[in-house]
Amino acid sequence: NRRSGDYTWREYHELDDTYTWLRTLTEKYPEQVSLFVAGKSYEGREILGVKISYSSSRADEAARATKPGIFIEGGMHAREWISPATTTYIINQLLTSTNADVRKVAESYVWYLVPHSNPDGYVYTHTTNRLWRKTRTPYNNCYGADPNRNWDFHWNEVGSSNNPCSDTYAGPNAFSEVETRTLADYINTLKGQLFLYLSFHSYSQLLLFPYGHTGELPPNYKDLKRVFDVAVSAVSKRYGTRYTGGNVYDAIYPAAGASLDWAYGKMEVPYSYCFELRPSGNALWSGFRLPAAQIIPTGEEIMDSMLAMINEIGTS
Ligand code: ING
Ligand code: ZN
Repeated sequence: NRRSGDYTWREYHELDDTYTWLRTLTEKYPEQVSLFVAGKSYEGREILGVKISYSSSRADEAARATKPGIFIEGGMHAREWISPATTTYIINQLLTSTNADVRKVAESYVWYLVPHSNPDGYVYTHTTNRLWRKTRTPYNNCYGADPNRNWDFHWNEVGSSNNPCSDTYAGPNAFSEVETRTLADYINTLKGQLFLYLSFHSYSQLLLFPYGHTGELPPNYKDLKRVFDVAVSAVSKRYGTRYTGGNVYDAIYPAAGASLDWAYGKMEVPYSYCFELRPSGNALWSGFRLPAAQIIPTGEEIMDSMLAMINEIGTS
């Protein structure tokens, strides 16, 4: 319902528009882009991902398989519209930017990007309830589990609810949600290949790293903190946007069963972070309604921050 050339970052898109745009990428960049389906949602929608991998010559084909991997997860929470928008912004930059620093990271790593980890919830925020957060699985008289409390790592130990009507309902068991289970199964096929896992949420302008289930610091805390410091400094360079943060448990609240902890703890991805994107503050109504005019500035500063992170990790 939308010609591919019309896709911009001046507005938020419906799920189908973004999926149509993603499919055009494989036609435009057949050598670099392939799509993967990381399973289907409860209501039967695809969880569509993009793999971006550059290879300059036939001889590089063998090396391609061993290039370090970066996984970017967007749209876990339905109402946080800036998350999928930032993910698609990054996809577009990796493919079209002529900036030398962007080109270098685009071509040096294998990228896996999933803009919509919770497609049912996202559609529901367009049709029915703009502030919906969870999946749409029916549970008695309420709907949905919190997909960022549903991962199988110290599941439901702290910071989640057993009430299906709660916005932080952990689900009846770890990976009860088909969305998290099937995405985890896909990520598991990449085990050992990923060095960086990024998830995008909103809002508060925080950068977070493990753990959420305990205040005990993770084994490579010093490295995580050093890269955090570089990322927080870089995110403010362009527009002065101030981020704070730290380990989830101390920086915001105890929260077990989040994807960043599972990626770190179970997949052994050494650098696992969550960006809580713009805006700052705590006004619930406006917090999730970041003006579309801020999609591009957000994308720009997050690219800046992510590039700084990757380069910092590379020097360690
Ligand atoms: N915040 C995140 C949430 O899931 C978070 C914070 C990030 C918790 C990473 C645990 C791990 O509650 C929002 N706004 O969703
Ligand atoms: Zn969120």
